[in-house]
Amino acid sequence: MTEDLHQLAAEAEATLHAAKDSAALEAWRVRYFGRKGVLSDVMARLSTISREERPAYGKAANEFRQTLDAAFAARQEVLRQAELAEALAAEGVDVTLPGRPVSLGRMHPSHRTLREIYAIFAEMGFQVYDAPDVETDENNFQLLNMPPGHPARDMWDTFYTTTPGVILRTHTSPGQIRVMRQYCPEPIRVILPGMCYRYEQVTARSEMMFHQVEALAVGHNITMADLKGVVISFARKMYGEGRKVRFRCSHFPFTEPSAEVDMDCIICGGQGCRVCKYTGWLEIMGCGMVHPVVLRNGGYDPDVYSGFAFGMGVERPAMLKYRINDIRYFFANDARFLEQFV
Ligand code: FA5
Repeated sequence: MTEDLHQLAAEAEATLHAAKDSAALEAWRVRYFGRKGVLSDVMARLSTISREERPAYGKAANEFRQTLDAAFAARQEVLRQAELAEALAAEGVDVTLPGRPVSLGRMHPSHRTLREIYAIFAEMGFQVYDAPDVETDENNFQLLNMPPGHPARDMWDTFYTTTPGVILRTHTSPGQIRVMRQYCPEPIRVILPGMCYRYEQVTARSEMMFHQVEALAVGHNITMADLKGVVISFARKMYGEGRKVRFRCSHFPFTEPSAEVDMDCIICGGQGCRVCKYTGWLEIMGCGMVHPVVLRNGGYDPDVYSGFAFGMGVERPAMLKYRINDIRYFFANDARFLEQFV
C-alpha cells in the first residue's frame, strides 16, 4: 500500500471504531463503500496514474479494499453482538414471576345431567348402550312401525345425508332395534343415550339438536305397572321426593298403549311460564309398551315376550334442575353460560 492509502486505511479504521451503533455503521459504509465514496475514489485514481506506477498502486488499492472489508465485517459483528446482548438484557424472562393460570374446562350441563341419569338407571339395573347418530331410515322409521308415507313421520322431519336412506336420527328409539337384534332372545334392560336431530323451529324449549335417553326393557311378564314404577322412581330420584308426575294418553306408532309423562314445572312452581307454555307442566318423556310389530322386528315373539320403552329429553330436565329458561343456551357456545356449571 502506498503511504496515502496507509493513512486513509488508518483513518477509516479509527472512524469505524468510533461507530457505536448500526446507524453510525451504516453512515460509515456509505462514506467508504458508497457509489461516490472513498473506495470508489481510490479505484478511479488508477486510470489517472502512469503505466509504471499502476501495478504497485493497483495492488495497494486492492489491499486497501480488503482491509476496509475485513474491518467493516469485524465491526459489524461486534455491534450485532452488543445489540443482541442489550436486547436480551432488556427483554429477559423474570423466572420469579408467577405463571399464568391455566383455565380448566368444565363439564357441559347436558353431560352432567346425562351422568346423573346414568347413575339413577344403573341403580335400577339398566346398562348403557351406544347407538349411532347417523341412522338408516329403516331403523329410525320403518322397523319402528312407520313405513314410508306414514303420517307420524311428519312430526319428525330431519336432516338427510347424501346417501339415500341415511339420515340423522330424530330420536334414540332406532337403538331399540339394534339392541334387540343383538341380544335376542336374552332379556334386555338398557338405556340408550345420545344426540337427536330434528328439522324444526328453534324456540325457548325446542332445539334442532338435543340429547335423549331411551330406556328399553324386554322380558317375560313386563307390564305397564313396571313402566310406571320405573318412570316415577326415576323422577323422584332425579328431582326430589315431592315431585308431581302425570301420565297422559298419547300415541307413538312403536308403542301400544302409549303415554306422555309430564312433571310439574320447577321454574314457575306450576304457575305457568314461557318454558312450560303457561300450563304449569313440562313434558319430559314419551313412553309405552313396546309394540308387537317392533318386538317382532327385533326378533322377539310378542306372544312370549313383552317390554316397555321410554324416551326423554336431557336438556329439558336440565333446564328444570338448573332453572335455565331457554334451551338455546346449551349449544350457543357462550362461555359465560357454561362457566356457571362448576
Ligand atoms: C320421541 O322422540 C319418542 N321416540 C319417545 C318414545 C320412546 C316414546 C320410546 C315411546 C317409547 P318425543 O318426540 O315426544 O318422542 O320426544 C321425547 C322427548 O324429547 C320430549 O319429551 C322432550 O323432552 C325431548 N324433545 C323432543 N323434541 C325436542 C326438541 N326439539 N328440543 C329439545 N328436546 C326435545
